[in-house]
Amino acid sequence: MEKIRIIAEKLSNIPWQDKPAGLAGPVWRSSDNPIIKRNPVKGVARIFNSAVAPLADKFVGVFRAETINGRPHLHLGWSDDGVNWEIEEERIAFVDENNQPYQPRYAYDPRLIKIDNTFYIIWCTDFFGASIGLAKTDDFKRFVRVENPFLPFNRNGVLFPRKINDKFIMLSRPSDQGHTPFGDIFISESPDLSYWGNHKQVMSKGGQGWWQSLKIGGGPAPIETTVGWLMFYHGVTQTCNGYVYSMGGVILDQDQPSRVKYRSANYLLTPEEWYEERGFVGNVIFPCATLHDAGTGKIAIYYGAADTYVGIAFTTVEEVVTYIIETHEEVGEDQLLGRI
Ligand code: BMA
Repeated sequence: MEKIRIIAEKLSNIPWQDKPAGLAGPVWRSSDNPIIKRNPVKGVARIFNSAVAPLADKFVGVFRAETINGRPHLHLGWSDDGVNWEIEEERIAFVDENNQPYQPRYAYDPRLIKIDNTFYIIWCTDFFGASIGLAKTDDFKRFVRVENPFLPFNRNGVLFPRKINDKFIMLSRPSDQGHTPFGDIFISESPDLSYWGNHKQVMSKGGQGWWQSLKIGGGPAPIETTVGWLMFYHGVTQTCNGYVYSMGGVILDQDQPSRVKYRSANYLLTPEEWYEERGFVGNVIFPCATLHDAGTGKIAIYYGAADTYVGIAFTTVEEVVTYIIETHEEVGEDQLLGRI
């Protein structure tokens, strides 16, 4: 088979550690984990489920900061190496398109995605219950919120890093008010980020793997590769002691991303380390971002651990895509173009 490549920019500065000898599985953890620990900045008890992006040879991040009154808000952070982060003490001050303050009452699970020359932040916001919030910035100084893309309830909004057929593409997980098992991944498109349509179902929970039997949700922005869109996502199982969140991997069709090409039957990462098993909510791995280098195929995955910490895991496009292809299973109607 031809060498599998990432189709994106080259990134000379990327956090990296080689795979430890003898390790099974295609993804390995950073020995620096957790890279963000408890009480990271005044007024913030925990940071997890957060997103980062390269910015002029350094890095910027949008962090889910659980403040000391228990509410989550979004804070910016800065890093030279992607591992050590300076988190801002003040939350991001959003405005609306008329420059009026437009602060979310709460904000969690952000993704940060660059499309052309604009960065988009997409998160779970309050809109008569959990729904998707969307804002854009060109300079990380002014953050302009656009209208909430969807009706309540919805979570895990993820934009693709480029338009497909001239349309913005968004994954989401329509939901209800609670932490319910109601959870497949859907896809929608928009010419202008304002009007969304052509909704299709992408993936169902379930499959042979019980690790994703309860619900699934999008993760980092999909990575374009020569085989299709590589998407990491979270899958949840229910035990007698609560939920367990693991990370899975799937390849979506390059031109018609509602169609699943390959979906690994196995998880890629499941809670095993103390910082994943123990915390505010134990047994959670929740990926929200990647840094990836088209030059070397290196991928650094940023994930929230136990609703308390941030961790990094590594893989290469060759290794993880090959693994997903080799372990793929057909689940329901995933391979179709999306159901009506
Ligand atoms: C989900 C979201 C995530 C969280 C997870 C586990 O419903 O709220 O932010 O990490 O639950 O608590």
